Amino acid sequence: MSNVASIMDTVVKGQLKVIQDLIQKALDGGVAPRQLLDEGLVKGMDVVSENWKAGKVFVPEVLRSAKTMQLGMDVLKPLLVGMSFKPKAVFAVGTVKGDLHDIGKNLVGMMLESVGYKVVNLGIDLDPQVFVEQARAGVDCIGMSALLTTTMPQMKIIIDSLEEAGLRSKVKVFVGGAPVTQEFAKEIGADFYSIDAAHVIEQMNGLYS
Ligand code: B1M
Repeated sequence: MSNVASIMDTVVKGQLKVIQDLIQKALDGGVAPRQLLDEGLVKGMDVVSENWKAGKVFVPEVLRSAKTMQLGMDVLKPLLVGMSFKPKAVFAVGTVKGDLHDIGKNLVGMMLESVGYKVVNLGIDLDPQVFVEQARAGVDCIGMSALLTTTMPQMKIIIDSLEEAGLRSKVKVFVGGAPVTQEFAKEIGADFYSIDAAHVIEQMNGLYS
């Protein structure tokens, strides 16, 4: 197997401990950082995403692969700086006020990052103004996560706050989390409801690829 193919395979298998050595060896052997990124790491995450959609792997495996990808990125990032490594879009994601659940939100962030988007991970238990500030700062998309029925109404408050600040039309708003539905998303005026992280990627690629 070539260096690049084995890097892809390592991401698919989520082999955290070997990814950085493999990348370093490939770099030492003269493979370009961009090729390692596009044909190794990103392709690996594409496979993981497809396997996940097909029900062949589950959340723990996806998280492991995403972490493997991030470790690989840690080696490549300094080498990619200045190489016109322009993200496809900027996505700010966070969990709404009163809600501490962050596993799904982090997964969404990691998956998006792994396919070329810049992700601003805002954290948990966020005041609506944190999202408004991101819109003001010029991000392309705002992603909100809620896992509790009691915190879902925060999403509407955030959308209203964006309206009040005159920023609603400047950003695409994504909502998700186990209790959130397409119907709810429509009701509160979100642009996109995503059932899972793979779905967010599909929707983002529809917008920005
Ligand atoms: Co909590 N909790 N929890 N919990 N917890 C749930 C959500 C619950 C369904 C469990 C249950 O009763 N069966 C229930 C909510 C009931 C409800 O309101 N409908 C519940 C409760 C009640 C609570 C507490 C109130 C419990 C208590 O203290 N009495 C409390 C609340 C704390 C708070 O937030 N204020 C609480 C606390 C916790 C822990 C801290 C212990 C822990 C969270 C740890 C952490 O996140 N760091 C926890 C956990 C782990 C869960 C369960 C077991 C698992 C959630 C999870 O991580 N799933 C959960 C039960 C369950 O869901 N089976 C439960 C895995 C994750 C990958 O999936 O987050 O759904 P998920 O994300 C998916 C999609 O939803 C989507 O993509 C992700 C990946 O595919 N998605 C998005 C998520 N965000 C998205 C955003 C997007 C797009 C897609 O766009 C931006």
